[in-house]
Amino acid sequence: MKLYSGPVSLFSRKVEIGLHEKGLAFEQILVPFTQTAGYSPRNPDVLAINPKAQVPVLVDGDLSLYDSTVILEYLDEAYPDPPLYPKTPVERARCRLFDVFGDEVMLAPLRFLMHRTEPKPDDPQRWSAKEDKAREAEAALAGHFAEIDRALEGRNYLCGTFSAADIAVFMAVFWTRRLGGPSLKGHEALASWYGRLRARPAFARVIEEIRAADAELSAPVEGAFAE
Ligand SMILES: N[C@@H](CCC(=O)N[C@@H](CS)C(=O)NCC(=O)O)C(=O)O
Repeated sequence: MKLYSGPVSLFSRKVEIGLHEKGLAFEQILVPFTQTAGYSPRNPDVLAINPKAQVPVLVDGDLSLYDSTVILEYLDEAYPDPPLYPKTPVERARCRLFDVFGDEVMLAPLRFLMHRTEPKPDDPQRWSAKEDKAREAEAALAGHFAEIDRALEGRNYLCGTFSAADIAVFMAVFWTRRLGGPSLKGHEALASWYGRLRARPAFARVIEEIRAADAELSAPVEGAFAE
Protein backbone atom coordinates (compact mmCIF):
# COMPACT_ATOMS: atom_id res chain seq x y z
CA MET A 1 0.00 0.00 0.00
CA LYS A 2 1.24 3.51 -0.81
CA LEU A 3 0.07 6.72 0.84
CA TYR A 4 0.83 10.10 -0.71
CA SER A 5 0.92 12.32 2.32
CA GLY A 6 1.89 15.87 3.28
CA PRO A 7 4.34 16.59 6.13
CA VAL A 8 1.90 19.03 7.77
CA SER A 9 -1.31 17.89 6.08
CA LEU A 10 -4.12 17.42 8.62
CA PHE A 11 -6.03 15.04 6.34
CA SER A 12 -3.02 12.93 5.34
CA ARG A 13 -1.97 12.57 8.95
CA LYS A 14 -5.55 11.58 9.83
CA VAL A 15 -5.27 8.63 7.41
CA GLU A 16 -1.83 7.72 8.76
CA ILE A 17 -3.31 7.39 12.26
CA GLY A 18 -5.99 5.05 10.84
CA LEU A 19 -3.36 2.94 9.08
CA HIS A 20 -1.23 2.67 12.22
CA GLU A 21 -4.28 1.88 14.38
CA LYS A 22 -5.02 -1.02 12.04
CA GLY A 23 -1.38 -2.14 12.06
CA LEU A 24 -1.21 -1.82 8.25
CA ALA A 25 2.21 -1.40 6.66
CA PHE A 26 2.40 1.32 4.00
CA GLU A 27 4.94 3.22 1.99
CA GLN A 28 4.71 6.89 2.96
CA ILE A 29 5.41 9.22 0.02
CA LEU A 30 5.76 12.76 1.33
CA VAL A 31 4.86 15.24 -1.41
CA PRO A 32 6.73 18.55 -1.65
CA PHE A 33 5.39 21.25 0.66
CA THR A 34 6.70 24.61 1.85
CA GLN A 35 4.99 27.34 3.86
CA THR A 36 5.57 29.81 1.03
CA ALA A 37 4.74 27.75 -2.09
CA GLY A 38 2.27 25.30 -0.50
CA TYR A 39 1.95 22.07 -2.51
CA SER A 40 3.59 23.50 -5.61
CA PRO A 41 5.05 21.79 -7.59
CA ARG A 42 2.34 19.13 -7.37
CA ASN A 43 3.30 15.48 -7.20
CA PRO A 44 2.49 14.03 -10.67
CA ASP A 45 0.93 10.82 -9.24
CA VAL A 46 -1.38 12.87 -7.02
CA LEU A 47 -2.36 15.01 -10.02
CA ALA A 48 -3.11 11.89 -12.08
CA ILE A 49 -5.24 10.24 -9.36
CA ASN A 50 -7.02 13.09 -7.59
CA PRO A 51 -8.95 15.63 -9.71
CA LYS A 52 -8.77 17.92 -6.67
CA ALA A 53 -4.94 17.59 -6.73
CA GLN A 54 -4.91 17.12 -2.96
CA VAL A 55 -3.31 14.72 -0.52
CA PRO A 56 -3.99 12.18 0.94
CA VAL A 57 -4.05 9.68 -1.92
CA LEU A 58 -3.98 5.95 -1.20
CA VAL A 59 -2.95 3.27 -3.69
CA ASP A 60 -3.80 -0.29 -2.68
CA GLY A 61 -3.07 -2.72 -5.52
CA ASP A 62 -5.27 -1.68 -8.47
CA LEU A 63 -7.29 0.75 -6.38
CA SER A 64 -6.44 4.46 -6.17
CA LEU A 65 -8.41 6.60 -3.74
CA TYR A 66 -8.51 10.17 -2.50
CA ASP A 67 -10.26 11.96 0.37
CA SER A 68 -9.37 11.00 3.93
CA THR A 69 -12.89 9.90 4.87
CA VAL A 70 -13.34 7.74 1.76
CA ILE A 71 -9.92 6.21 2.44
CA LEU A 72 -10.69 5.41 6.10
CA GLU A 73 -14.04 3.85 5.14
CA TYR A 74 -12.34 1.71 2.49
CA LEU A 75 -9.61 0.61 4.93
CA ASP A 76 -12.24 -0.39 7.46
CA GLU A 77 -14.11 -2.54 4.94
CA ALA A 78 -11.02 -4.08 3.36
CA TYR A 79 -9.15 -4.61 6.64
CA PRO A 80 -11.91 -4.88 9.26
CA ASP A 81 -9.82 -5.85 12.26
CA PRO A 82 -9.55 -3.80 14.48
CA PRO A 83 -12.68 -1.89 13.43
CA LEU A 84 -12.70 1.89 13.05
CA TYR A 85 -16.49 2.21 12.79
CA PRO A 86 -19.24 0.89 15.07
CA LYS A 87 -21.54 -1.96 13.92
CA THR A 88 -25.09 -0.62 13.70
CA PRO A 89 -26.28 1.80 10.98
CA VAL A 90 -27.36 4.33 13.60
CA GLU A 91 -24.00 4.26 15.41
CA ARG A 92 -22.12 4.36 12.12
CA ALA A 93 -24.14 7.38 10.99
CA ARG A 94 -23.41 9.18 14.30
CA CYS A 95 -19.74 8.40 13.90
CA ARG A 96 -19.74 9.83 10.35
CA LEU A 97 -21.37 13.02 11.61
CA PHE A 98 -18.47 13.51 14.02
CA ASP A 99 -16.11 13.01 11.08
CA VAL A 100 -17.90 15.81 9.18
CA PHE A 101 -17.79 17.92 12.33
CA GLY A 102 -13.99 17.61 12.54
CA ASP A 103 -13.25 17.79 8.82
CA GLU A 104 -15.68 20.51 7.77
CA VAL A 105 -17.39 22.30 10.67
CA MET A 106 -14.20 22.84 12.69
CA LEU A 107 -12.05 23.31 9.60
CA ALA A 108 -14.05 26.42 8.63
CA PRO A 109 -12.74 28.56 11.55
CA LEU A 110 -9.44 26.68 11.69
CA ARG A 111 -8.55 28.00 8.22
CA PHE A 112 -8.32 31.50 9.69
CA LEU A 113 -5.44 30.40 11.95
CA MET A 114 -3.37 28.77 9.22
CA HIS A 115 -1.33 31.86 8.30
CA ARG A 116 0.40 31.51 11.69
CA THR A 117 2.82 28.84 10.45
CA GLU A 118 3.76 30.95 7.40
CA PRO A 119 6.55 33.55 7.42
CA LYS A 120 5.23 36.93 8.65
CA PRO A 121 4.46 39.33 5.78
CA ASP A 122 6.58 42.50 5.52
CA ASP A 123 3.47 44.63 5.91
CA PRO A 124 2.41 44.44 9.62
CA GLN A 125 -1.11 45.62 8.72
CA ARG A 126 -1.70 42.55 6.60
CA TRP A 127 -0.72 40.39 9.56
CA SER A 128 -2.93 42.25 12.02
CA ALA A 129 -5.93 42.04 9.63
CA LYS A 130 -5.42 38.26 9.52
CA GLU A 131 -5.08 38.15 13.29
CA ASP A 132 -8.37 40.04 13.73
CA LYS A 133 -10.12 37.30 11.78
CA ALA A 134 -8.16 34.62 13.66
CA ARG A 135 -9.46 35.94 16.99
CA GLU A 136 -13.06 35.66 15.76
CA ALA A 137 -12.31 32.14 14.58
CA GLU A 138 -10.83 31.27 17.97
CA ALA A 139 -14.11 32.19 19.63
CA ALA A 140 -15.90 29.77 17.27
CA LEU A 141 -13.33 27.05 18.00
CA ALA A 142 -13.74 27.56 21.75
CA GLY A 143 -17.48 27.03 21.23
CA HIS A 144 -16.74 23.80 19.37
CA PHE A 145 -14.49 22.65 22.22
CA ALA A 146 -17.43 23.15 24.60
CA GLU A 147 -19.67 21.06 22.28
CA ILE A 148 -17.14 18.22 22.12
CA ASP A 149 -16.73 18.37 25.89
CA ARG A 150 -20.49 17.93 26.31
CA ALA A 151 -20.56 15.05 23.80
CA LEU A 152 -17.81 13.30 25.80
CA GLU A 153 -19.41 13.64 29.22
CA GLY A 154 -19.59 10.19 30.82
CA ARG A 155 -17.81 8.44 27.94
CA ASN A 156 -14.24 7.65 26.96
CA TYR A 157 -14.74 8.01 23.19
CA LEU A 158 -17.14 9.95 20.98
CA CYS A 159 -19.01 6.88 19.73
CA GLY A 160 -18.67 4.71 22.85
CA THR A 161 -15.67 2.70 21.73
CA PHE A 162 -12.66 4.11 19.87
CA SER A 163 -13.56 4.96 16.26
CA ALA A 164 -12.77 7.05 13.18
CA ALA A 165 -14.84 9.82 14.83
CA ASP A 166 -12.14 10.18 17.48
CA ILE A 167 -9.41 10.38 14.84
CA ALA A 168 -11.15 13.10 12.82
CA VAL A 169 -12.18 15.26 15.77
CA PHE A 170 -8.79 14.79 17.46
CA MET A 171 -7.07 16.09 14.33
CA ALA A 172 -9.17 19.27 14.34
CA VAL A 173 -8.51 19.81 18.08
CA PHE A 174 -4.78 19.07 17.70
CA TRP A 175 -4.55 21.45 14.70
CA THR A 176 -6.27 24.16 16.75
CA ARG A 177 -3.70 23.70 19.54
CA ARG A 178 -0.84 23.57 17.02
CA LEU A 179 -1.97 26.91 15.58
CA GLY A 180 -2.13 28.65 18.97
CA GLY A 181 -5.91 28.37 19.30
CA PRO A 182 -7.91 28.05 22.54
CA SER A 183 -6.74 25.79 25.36
CA LEU A 184 -8.66 22.80 26.71
CA LYS A 185 -8.83 24.38 30.19
CA GLY A 186 -12.21 24.07 31.83
CA HIS A 187 -13.22 21.18 29.56
CA GLU A 188 -12.45 18.18 31.70
CA ALA A 189 -13.99 15.48 29.51
CA LEU A 190 -12.38 16.91 26.37
CA ALA A 191 -8.97 17.24 28.05
CA SER A 192 -8.94 13.67 29.33
CA TRP A 193 -10.13 12.29 25.96
CA TYR A 194 -7.38 14.30 24.23
CA GLY A 195 -4.77 12.93 26.66
CA ARG A 196 -6.10 9.38 26.21
CA LEU A 197 -5.80 9.61 22.41
CA ARG A 198 -2.38 11.26 22.48
CA ALA A 199 -1.09 8.31 24.51
CA ARG A 200 -2.12 5.76 21.86
CA PRO A 201 0.99 4.66 19.92
CA ALA A 202 -0.57 5.48 16.52
CA PHE A 203 -1.38 9.04 17.59
CA ALA A 204 1.95 9.54 19.43
CA ARG A 205 3.90 8.47 16.35
CA VAL A 206 2.05 10.78 13.98
CA ILE A 207 2.18 13.72 16.40
CA GLU A 208 5.93 13.30 16.68
CA GLU A 209 6.25 13.34 12.87
CA ILE A 210 4.11 16.48 12.57
CA ARG A 211 6.15 18.26 15.24
CA ALA A 212 9.40 17.26 13.52
CA ALA A 213 8.03 18.53 10.19
CA ASP A 214 6.96 21.80 11.83
CA ALA A 215 10.44 22.27 13.32
CA GLU A 216 11.83 22.02 9.81
CA LEU A 217 9.16 23.79 7.75
CA SER A 218 6.99 26.11 9.81
CA ALA A 219 7.34 29.45 11.52
CA PRO A 220 7.09 29.11 15.32
CA VAL A 221 3.53 29.83 16.46
CA GLU A 222 3.06 32.01 19.53
CA GLY A 223 0.96 30.16 22.10
CA ALA A 224 1.02 26.83 20.29
CA PHE A 225 0.01 24.04 22.68
CA ALA A 226 -0.11 26.56 25.57
CA GLU A 227 -2.06 25.39 28.64
N1 LIG B 1 -11.58 16.56 2.08
C1 LIG B 1 -10.22 16.24 1.73
C2 LIG B 1 -9.34 17.43 1.97
C3 LIG B 1 -7.90 17.22 1.50
C4 LIG B 1 -7.07 18.46 1.65
O1 LIG B 1 -7.59 19.58 1.90
N2 LIG B 1 -5.77 18.29 1.47
C5 LIG B 1 -4.85 19.42 1.57
C6 LIG B 1 -3.72 19.10 2.54
S1 LIG B 1 -4.36 18.89 4.19
C7 LIG B 1 -4.25 19.69 0.22
O2 LIG B 1 -3.79 18.79 -0.47
N3 LIG B 1 -4.27 20.96 -0.16
C8 LIG B 1 -3.74 21.43 -1.39
C9 LIG B 1 -4.83 22.10 -2.21
O3 LIG B 1 -6.00 22.12 -1.79
O4 LIG B 1 -4.50 22.61 -3.25
C10 LIG B 1 -9.78 15.02 2.56
O5 LIG B 1 -10.41 14.72 3.57
O6 LIG B 1 -8.83 14.34 2.14
